[in-house]
Amino acid sequence: MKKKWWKESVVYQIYPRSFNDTSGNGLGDLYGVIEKLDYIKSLGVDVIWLCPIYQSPNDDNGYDISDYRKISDDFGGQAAFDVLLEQMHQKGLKLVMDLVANHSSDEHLWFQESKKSKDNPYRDYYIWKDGKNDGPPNNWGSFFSGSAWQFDETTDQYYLHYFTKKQPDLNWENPKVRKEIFDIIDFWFKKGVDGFRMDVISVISKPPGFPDTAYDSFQDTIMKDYANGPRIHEFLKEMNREVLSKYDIMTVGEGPGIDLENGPRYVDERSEELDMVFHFDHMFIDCGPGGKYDPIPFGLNQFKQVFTNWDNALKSHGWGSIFLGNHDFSRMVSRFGNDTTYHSESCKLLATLLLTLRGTVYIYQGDEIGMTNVAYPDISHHNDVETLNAWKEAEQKGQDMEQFFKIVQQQSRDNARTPVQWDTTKNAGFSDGKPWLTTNPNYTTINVASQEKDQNSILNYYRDMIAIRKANPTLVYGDYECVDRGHDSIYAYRRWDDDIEFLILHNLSDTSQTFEAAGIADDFQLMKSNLEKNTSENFKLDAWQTKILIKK
Ligand code: ISL
Repeated sequence: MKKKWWKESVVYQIYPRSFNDTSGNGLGDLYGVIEKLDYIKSLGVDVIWLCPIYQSPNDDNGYDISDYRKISDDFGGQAAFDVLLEQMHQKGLKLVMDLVANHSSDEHLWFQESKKSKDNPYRDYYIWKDGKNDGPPNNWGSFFSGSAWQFDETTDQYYLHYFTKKQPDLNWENPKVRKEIFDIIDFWFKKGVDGFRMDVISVISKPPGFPDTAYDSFQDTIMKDYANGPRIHEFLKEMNREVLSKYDIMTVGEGPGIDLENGPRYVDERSEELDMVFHFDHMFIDCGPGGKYDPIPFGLNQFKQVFTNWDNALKSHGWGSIFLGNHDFSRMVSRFGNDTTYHSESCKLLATLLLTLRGTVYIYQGDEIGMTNVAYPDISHHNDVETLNAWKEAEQKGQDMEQFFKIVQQQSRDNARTPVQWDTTKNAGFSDGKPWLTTNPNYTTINVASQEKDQNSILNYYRDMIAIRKANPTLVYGDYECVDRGHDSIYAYRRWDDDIEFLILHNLSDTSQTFEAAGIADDFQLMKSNLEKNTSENFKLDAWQTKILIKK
């Protein structure tokens, strides 16, 4: 296995609006990130991934970019960015930016020109079609409810938008568009940026002819119609050749519709496209046929299978990304752990899981202190466009809104976007002004300041676990095998190389469990556990206990 700095890295993801506000306007900013660089460094991470910070009308909180070369004034502009990058590099931290190239904002100059006339030089930067039978060109739906087509009176045509109508899809078939994007990437690499996370890169190549989708389930439409289009690998190879290959950087492509069958191809080192992808196989286990607003119970065995299958699929020629949460999903402890009775234990267990699997580890801001879902009292507190559009659609369909709100509380992306909880002062120390999104009231008990003082805090456990990973390359590159034989509550795996062998046991349940170690002799000793008191028996686990055992 080829060694690379980005394989050994632990990445810390920042959603800048919610991280730290130094101007008092209620929005996080880059000076806020600068102020916390020593804190971030103290975690032991190597890389910061910043969600979009470019100029944007913020219809989707920055995922709608109106100028790809301009840092938003909301975040402190270019001056703040330059200070940030310089200080990060001085401290030995690398910076990964977000590249949103499937779509731009409708306020981008390209789109403003494009919509003026059918013969405008920018017309083909976007996807324009005539309507059909007094309606849109086909029956495609948007990720954020409603049709994926918007009618524009000026030229009597529709444009495609997979996301909001203020996020028109770029036409990657047009070589000029590809050149523009490659130039933008190059622009940021020349400034010293160390990599890109590429937003919805899996859907940039559209199906020829734009046929109607034959599927009722939107997830099927994504898989079969939107994702992994016929030219996707050609486009990525071109991007690699034209720009990525010229720099020592890392790339991670994000993608709905990336699965075990098609995913490995994106990251196969022999074909020179991307370094890593984010797939969502483990993040959609609890989604029913109706998607995220149709939740079903989460199955641990399915979850384990996802990690096992992906490890297996990538071990020869690729590399994985390990994450359990980001700005698009509810909080990791509220989904996969127990955010009440076993809050601390389950947060520490999930930290151990993240940091002992093979793949580059991504930690989302606030997870290092165990931030939880927020459970706002009503919809007026919500901000996320996906949530609000789904709410409107449910109302229009006459759904039981009390019931729907319960699902919103569980599933809304706002759960992950509440301000980071720094201390017990007003607004959790996030801002002196009114935060753009209501702070989670549990900041009085869950916050950085109190965890700094507590040796056994979740925060200090993260620091320990990151240090353990750094000190043990076996946990980065070593082989992986799941050994729990389908246990309902235990996830157990071995990680090993020629020198060292670890056995890692997690009990993801509220009751004690015993690891049935058929074929595995207990010649291990305990190296790390999330509980202060440990039984003398290695294979016995208390509720939400995790153990890293090392072969004697
Ligand atoms: O958020 C999701 C589920 O709740 C996903 O379906 C998500 O829309 C998808 O993974 C794409 O996400 C990315 O692109 C979106 C943006 O809203 C997300 O924040 C971003 O991560 C459009 O740019």
